[in-house]
Amino acid sequence: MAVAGGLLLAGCNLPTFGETKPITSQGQDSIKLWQGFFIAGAVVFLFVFCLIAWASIRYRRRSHAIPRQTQYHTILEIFYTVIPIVGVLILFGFTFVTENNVDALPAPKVSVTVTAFQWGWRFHYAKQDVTVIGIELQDPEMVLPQGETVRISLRSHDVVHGFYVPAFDFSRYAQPGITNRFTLNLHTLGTYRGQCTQYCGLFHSLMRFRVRVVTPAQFATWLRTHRSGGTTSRASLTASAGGAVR
Ligand SMILES: [Cu+2]
Repeated sequence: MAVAGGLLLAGCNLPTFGETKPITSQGQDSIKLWQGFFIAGAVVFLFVFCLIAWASIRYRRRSHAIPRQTQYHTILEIFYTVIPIVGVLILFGFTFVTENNVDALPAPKVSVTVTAFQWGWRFHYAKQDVTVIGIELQDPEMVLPQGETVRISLRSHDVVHGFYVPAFDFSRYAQPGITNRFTLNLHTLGTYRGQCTQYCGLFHSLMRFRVRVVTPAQFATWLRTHRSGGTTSRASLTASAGGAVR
């Protein structure tokens, strides 16, 4: 377990064990936890496997005599009760710290209200008066600056949707009547695909979007050129989305 803890701290250079390498600080925190859990699990697996293999070979049946019985071995029983509990507590501690990091809400530089609806997305930059809306097959694009603290306020206009960007290793429900807030600190420029991950009706599979990470200067230019020019594809979805269901 101590080994796993040490590796957890040095997590950056470890393989991701099947996960995407995330491009956000929050995702990188999550991936370190995943690496720690994977290694702790592998250590336990190897330990148990070796014990089973050793017992199978060393104590395979040689005669019909009943071997020496060793139940009520108090020290051994304390050992195999305490060690797993300590292991679970250590994993719990790392989980607690990571969840607090991922859910932290520091003062943001940029705020975007993301509204999911059947079947599309609306990205609203209230302060800069910019709105992007896209419905089925339009794949709207949320543009965000690199290296700045971004606050997303996620909500739903109708039913439960799921906001998921694989490159962030992150997903959250978009729930009617509830605003889920989270922070993103984006490290890598590029365009990343996103998708609704909660089955929400007929065109759920078309509820895709993109996130484009640009430099702060490019972001400022983008905001200027899109002010009040959002493509409103569905008139029923007003700025007060989250109210009545269509
Ligand atoms: Cu959906």
